[in-house]
Amino acid sequence: MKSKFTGALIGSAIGDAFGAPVEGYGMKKVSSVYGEDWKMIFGRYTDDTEMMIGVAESLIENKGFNGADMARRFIENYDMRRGYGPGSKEALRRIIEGESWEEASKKLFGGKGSYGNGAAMRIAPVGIFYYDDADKLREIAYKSSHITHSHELGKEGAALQAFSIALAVRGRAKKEDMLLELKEFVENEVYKEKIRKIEELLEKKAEVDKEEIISELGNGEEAFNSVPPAIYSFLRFDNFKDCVIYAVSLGGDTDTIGAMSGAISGAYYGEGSIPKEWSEKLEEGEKGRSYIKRLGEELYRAKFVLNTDLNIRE
Ligand code: F2R
Ligand code: MG
Ligand code: MG
Repeated sequence: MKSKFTGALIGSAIGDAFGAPVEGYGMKKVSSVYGEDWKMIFGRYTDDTEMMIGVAESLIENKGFNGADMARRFIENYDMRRGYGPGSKEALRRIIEGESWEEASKKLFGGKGSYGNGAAMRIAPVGIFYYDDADKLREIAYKSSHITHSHELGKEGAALQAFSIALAVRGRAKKEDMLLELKEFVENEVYKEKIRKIEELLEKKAEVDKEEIISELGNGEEAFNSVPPAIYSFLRFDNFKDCVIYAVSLGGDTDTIGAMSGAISGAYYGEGSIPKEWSEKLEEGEKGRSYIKRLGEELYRAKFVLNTDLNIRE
């Protein structure tokens, strides 16, 4: 179980770093950069992991969700060189200027809020910690998303990604049942339709080409165009490496779809399944590989050793 917790967080960071050099590239250009061998290029993570670190730190330190503290950690960790989305940047700027975390994100996109994938990309700590309680997982996924993403589709994407990770933590034998459980869990029609499409595409097996996956499931910056291809990539392959290579090879928002697929796969197969040659290249330093692993261990300790009920404080 500990290796599933650390696998989800490290898997997310590895998928992010693996996709980062080709973010925004089309499918063909991604393949031409990586060639045949798909070696990790730089090993530097982006905003996806920096924010995921903030979510984990805040849950651990507060023994649960504390919106003001999580927002503060996003701001303290913020390094613009990691490449943040415009909506997230704007929400954090508003909080720095004094707006509350409950209000800031509601002003974005003409008052509709963001449905970008920035909430789902950072959700792995919620998925592992609340893996055994779907209601609480949804509640905390929504609340942690709301700091930057208040649109229903942004929050539901984060909850769906968190629940996919939760199912992956629950066990190997259940992979076949996962779509059924996802279908029951998801509330929004946009995501229900995407899950139906995942099912159809999986039935076609390897005959389906990448163009079809992209046109049916997406590969973009919106939560509903990135969580579905990440889930598909996980379900289609039977190991961490093939899953993440496939997710990134779709092009588009490669670091983010890489992070999402890496988090689900890492939670399912455990940390030991992550190729050494990739994890050794993941950046170290103050909040690098060892620190991310430690956050996974701390969440495990809070859950199973201290038996903490990570509650909600606002
Ligand atoms: N920002 C980037 N990458 C570009 C820069 C990287 C470059 N390689 C570099 O090194 O500098 N990546 C990161 O941003 C994505 C997450 O974005 P987030 O945080 O969700 O931002 P935002 O702006 O809220 O949403 C993304 C876009 O979605 C569309 N959108 C969202 N809500 C909308 C709404 N209500 N109506 C219409 N459109 C909406 C907009 O186009 C948003 O800009 C990740 O890829 C992360 O890696
Ligand atoms: Mg990124
Ligand atoms: Mg991205």
